Amino acid sequence: MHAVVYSCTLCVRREHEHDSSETQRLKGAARSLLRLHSALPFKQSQQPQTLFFSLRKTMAPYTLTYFAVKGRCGALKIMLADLGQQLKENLVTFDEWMKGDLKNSCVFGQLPKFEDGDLVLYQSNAMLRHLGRKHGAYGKNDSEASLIDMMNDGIEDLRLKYIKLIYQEYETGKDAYIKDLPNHLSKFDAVLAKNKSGFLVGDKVSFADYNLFDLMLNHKVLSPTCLDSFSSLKGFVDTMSARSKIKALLESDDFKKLPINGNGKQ
Ligand code: GTB
Repeated sequence: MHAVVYSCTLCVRREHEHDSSETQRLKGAARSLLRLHSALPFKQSQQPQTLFFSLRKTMAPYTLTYFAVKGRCGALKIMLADLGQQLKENLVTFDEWMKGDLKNSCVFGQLPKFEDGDLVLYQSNAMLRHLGRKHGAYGKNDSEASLIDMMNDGIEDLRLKYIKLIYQEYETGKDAYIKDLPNHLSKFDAVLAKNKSGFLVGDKVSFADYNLFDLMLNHKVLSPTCLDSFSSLKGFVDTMSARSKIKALLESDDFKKLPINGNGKQ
């Protein structure tokens, strides 16, 4: 005798308002499965009488291990907040890090470390891409995905210049950095002006948008007027800041109290 078992597990996040469409979609899929089964030549006794939905509240599907700074994880936290996802955080102190055990266990000897179940990731941009793939923030087709990659690489180029300034030449290089900044900001402004949707690529928010937004927040602290001549980029930052879950995160004490960088410079 053959047993046919269809199991449907719906993962429901804490914030129910975000789950309605996903839950409806999964329920729809489960009903289709039931209809399909009914159409198959099973005897009446073999037809499932009831379709069980196992509703599992997921607490925090993701874990982040990092220092108590925004640093390389600001964009990821903003993205998860906007997606209504929980994040468990393990904060690592400098003293703990200096012991070396954690460092030796990291693939590249550096944090952040991100865990999604059994999957362990290093490299902050790989984490953003992973979340983009999982949560529909990586474009609607391959061409958009490639354009999003391109934009994110451009954002990374600017982030690396910013990190170099902060950690290596803040005292000597800040004025020159701010003077040169329009040459970089103008490129993002032009892309946003051309696309019209308010996002870098396509008509939906992507992981690159969260990354650019985070980097622009850092730059507004470095040079409060730096966006003034770039209306599309400024509009982008204002619109992203006003998204309700992002606004709540930015105003939360936990996020506000984190310094941007590890050396106190900003
Ligand atoms: N390409 C990697 C990525 O994108 O994830 C870069 C990761 C990286 O630079 N990690 C730094 C690190 O692990 C932390 S971010 N440094 C320790 C080491 O190399 O041993 C920058 C940073 C530095 C210091 C602090 N701090 O002291 O609080 C915080 C953040």
